[in-house]
Amino acid sequence: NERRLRVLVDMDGVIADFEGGFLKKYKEKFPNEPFISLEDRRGFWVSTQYGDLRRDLCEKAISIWESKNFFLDLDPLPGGVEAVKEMSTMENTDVFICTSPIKHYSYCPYEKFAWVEKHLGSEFLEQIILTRDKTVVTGDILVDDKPDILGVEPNPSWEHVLFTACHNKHLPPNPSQRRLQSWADDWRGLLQSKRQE
Ligand code: DGP
Repeated sequence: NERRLRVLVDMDGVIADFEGGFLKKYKEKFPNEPFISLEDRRGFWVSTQYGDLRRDLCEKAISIWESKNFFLDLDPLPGGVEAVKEMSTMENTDVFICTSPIKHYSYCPYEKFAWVEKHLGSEFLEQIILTRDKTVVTGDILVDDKPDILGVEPNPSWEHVLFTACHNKHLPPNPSQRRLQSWADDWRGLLQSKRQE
């Protein structure tokens, strides 16, 4: 008689390749401008690092993810779709895709739903949570590549498990924050440990 586990899985940088998709389209649109390789990415905000490289590159970077089909065309990250599907078939486990849309709302919210339908299937359209504030969502685990997840709720119910991404892999080790290195890492053990708490 195990208790039910609610797992919140972030989309960009966890199951959808935002960083790879960004760099590919940035290079196509601005072939003569400098770029930051994924190896050299530091900090969550892409536009901040591009703006630091050269002031005008901030808005050029932003123009990429504000374009039609940017979010829809993102490739799945290795193993992510399979892991989410497997999780959803586990007993006593509820999985939600918990993702923050960008504020330029012309395409992003629509394309996030379309991406989920395309890669996870229409049944997962029931599992989408679009929010700019993840702290007000309740859950046991939030798998997310953003190192600091803040909002109006100072004590979110979930444990944030940091999903390793190009921008966060160089951060100093933080013993109070568990990580998933990739979907090849032991996510099943993570869920099991949480179930036993
Ligand atoms: P989430 O991964 O759910 O926390 O959503 C964050 C979104 O912001 C995701 O689509 C990636 C995107 N993002 C990455 N860098 C920047 C940036 O510099 N500016 C903005 N506005 N969004 C960014």
